[in-house]
Amino acid sequence: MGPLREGAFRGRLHDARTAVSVGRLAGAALVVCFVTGLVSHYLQQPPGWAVNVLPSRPVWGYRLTQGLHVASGIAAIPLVLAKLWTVYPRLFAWPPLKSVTHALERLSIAVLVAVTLLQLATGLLNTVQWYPWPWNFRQTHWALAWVLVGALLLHIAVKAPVIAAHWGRRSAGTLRLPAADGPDRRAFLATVGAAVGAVTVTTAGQSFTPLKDLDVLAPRHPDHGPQHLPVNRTAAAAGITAGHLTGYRLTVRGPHPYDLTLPQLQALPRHSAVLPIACVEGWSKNAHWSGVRIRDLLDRAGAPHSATIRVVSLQKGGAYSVMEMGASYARDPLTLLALSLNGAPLDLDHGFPARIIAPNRPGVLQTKWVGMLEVIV
Ligand SMILES: Nc1nc2c(c(=O)[nH]1)N[C@H]1C(S)=C(S)[C@@H](COP(=O)(O)O)O[C@H]1N2
Ligand SMILES: [Mo]
Repeated sequence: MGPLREGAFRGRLHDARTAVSVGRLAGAALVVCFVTGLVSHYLQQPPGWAVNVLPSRPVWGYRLTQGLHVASGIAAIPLVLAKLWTVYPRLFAWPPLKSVTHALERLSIAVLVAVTLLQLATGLLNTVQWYPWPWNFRQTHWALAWVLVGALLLHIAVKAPVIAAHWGRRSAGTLRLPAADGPDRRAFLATVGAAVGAVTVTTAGQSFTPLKDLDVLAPRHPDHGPQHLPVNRTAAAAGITAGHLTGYRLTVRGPHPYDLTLPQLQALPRHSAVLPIACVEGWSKNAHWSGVRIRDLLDRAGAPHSATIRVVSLQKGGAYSVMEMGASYARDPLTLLALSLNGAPLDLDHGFPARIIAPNRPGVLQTKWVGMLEVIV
């Protein structure tokens, strides 16, 4: 009975042991992706109580977690496809629905597969900043992540006996599987491993600079960009022209507000820091920054140590033109209003005349073309 006869899929590539071998790798990639995604979400959009206490160390923390987020998401693509290929004969199981529980199980798998494919595909498109859909990427990515994890946990719970039976070196006795791994399964797993290795090695260099020479598939290369640093949004794309900057003044609003011209700002005590830009889209690179400490500018305005600040760009409109920074970053001695990058004044595309650089923060919050600092608490 059914569209395919019983036993149409023989061999070891579609059996439960192969499904478990590939499934646990896919599951591990998805779990790393989920946990690092949580980190990214909360660093970008902390709940109110956390705003002033987010950790500003280690300075490379976000670079690591977001690099892992994008790398594990990319690695999950071949792993999930391999897993689906391993189990697809079950689509033809007959009868299609045996009971209410069986119907619910199949429904949960349909949700898991649909959400996982959607999440990986849209996440990948986000790394190239292509948004061919009408909804807000970040909100949707966040909501789908929870659906995915819920469906994944349910799937693991339902399959726990099968997973346990095939986890070790040998499958448990009663399952009518060949005792030893046959060459077909090993060849398949090696192919999947090679695919994961290939997509990882050709993209990880966008963040893991020792591999930068192999970075041929990632949208960004760490060496391409003015002053040896990539640019996410150029001044032209943000609507900033040299004309906007004539008569530049930095405005600081607080208990004792003041204004500084560019020469006055440049004359303040300088500090330097080696800190990465770590873009949420997965590229990152360390750079040598120098500028004025944010905390010095705030002290001069009489801001309390516990102050949260708002940073406003000269850029008009756009999600990144206004940014809030909690006290743990604002007070950090490494958090700068940077005026120079890798030994030269900031390029216009890197935020000339002044931009924020802070440790352990997503690139989207490293505001460029800063015109105003405002003490808000
Ligand atoms: N005003 C403003 N600041 C901004 C952005 C922006 O679009 N507008 N992009 C942000 C993003 S997404 C990143 S990753 C960093 C990139 O900085 P860079 O172009 O100097 O490498 O700047 C951030 N600062
Ligand atoms: Mo970014």
